[in-house]
Amino acid sequence: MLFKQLFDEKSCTYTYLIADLDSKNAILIDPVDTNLDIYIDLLKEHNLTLKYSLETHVHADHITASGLLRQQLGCKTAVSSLCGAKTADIQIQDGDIFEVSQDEYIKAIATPGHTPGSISFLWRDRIFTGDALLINGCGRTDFQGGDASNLYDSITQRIFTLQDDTLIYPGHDYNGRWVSNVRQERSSNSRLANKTREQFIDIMDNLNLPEPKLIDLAVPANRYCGVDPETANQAEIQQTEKVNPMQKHFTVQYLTDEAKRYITEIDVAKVKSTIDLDTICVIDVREQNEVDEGYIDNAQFMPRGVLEFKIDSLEAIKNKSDTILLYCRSGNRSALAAKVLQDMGYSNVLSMAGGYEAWKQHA
Ligand SMILES: N[C@@H](CCC(=O)N[C@@H](CS)C(=O)NCC(=O)O)C(=O)O
Ligand SMILES: [Fe+2]
Repeated sequence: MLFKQLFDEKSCTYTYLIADLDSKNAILIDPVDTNLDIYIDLLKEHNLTLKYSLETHVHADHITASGLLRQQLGCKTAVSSLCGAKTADIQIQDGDIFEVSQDEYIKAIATPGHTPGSISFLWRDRIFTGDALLINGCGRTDFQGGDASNLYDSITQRIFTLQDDTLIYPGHDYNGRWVSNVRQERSSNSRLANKTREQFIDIMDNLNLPEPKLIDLAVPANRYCGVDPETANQAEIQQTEKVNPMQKHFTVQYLTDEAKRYITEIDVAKVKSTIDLDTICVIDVREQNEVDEGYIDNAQFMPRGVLEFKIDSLEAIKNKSDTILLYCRSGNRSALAAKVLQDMGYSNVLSMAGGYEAWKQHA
């Protein structure tokens, strides 16, 4: 077998290659788009066929290479069914098995908390924990539907219950460390060792980390495996046209325009003249720092990355046919959010064109 741990310097992301040198089958975990050529060269060097590109979750800090790898090499992309990544070939469920070759299996273990769809992958004596468990740390739980209580259960009940000498390969390390093991993390991880659930939640609630710089670009892109949705499933066409995959990169503008084709936008003048905002559900999908600078009266606050996971908790929405008005700063994020809600079955979702900026301008 061949095992390689690759490091992306920009996002401090680890990517893993697992390959069987007899059957020549290979699997990548968490590939990063900017390293596509490195992966292709590595696979070529060992004459390997990439079977699967697996994601531990929808990343917020970098764009996955999985869609590009599918276009170039015809592999299958796989991400948790809870991630809302519809264009992925495989919607992973807890316990799914990925066969590298006849006697080599990788098992998916659901470890929600950093995101609801976070998955760890167990192979032989090692587990790839993504951002669930990091070395002397863990994934943050303050965006993308994160939940510290769930993360505590995932780590203590699903990862720490593995054999003590199981190797832990994380999704990131920001301090130059590469690998740990269960015994080490259980006994000395400063967020978890000898900590109760309440203590852990308290630590997670007070991390005060800045948002990943790429979050607004990366999360929607990664839901489409990092490529624009119209080309995501056209490996053959891509190859016959000899399109440079790097030119097919996702751009936030493209996806926003795509979303706007499917949703209903309403301009501020129309909102003000025709809608009684006290009788419908108005949701502000901006981040807290933006909300602090002003908002529309009676709005509910739910940032776009969280909306789809928490909308059920809004008492103001009784039926999926209730009118919902979404707004953000300029109208792009709310359009993407409206498309997601529409896909979830909400049938009367409006996105306010121009967002809060336009609202403020309008007398
Ligand atoms: N500074 C990084 C973001 C780092 C970050 O927030 N990483 C996430 C993983 S997506 C995390 O959970 N970090 C945990 C921690 O730093 O304790 C960037 O701008 O991309
Ligand atoms: Fe993450």
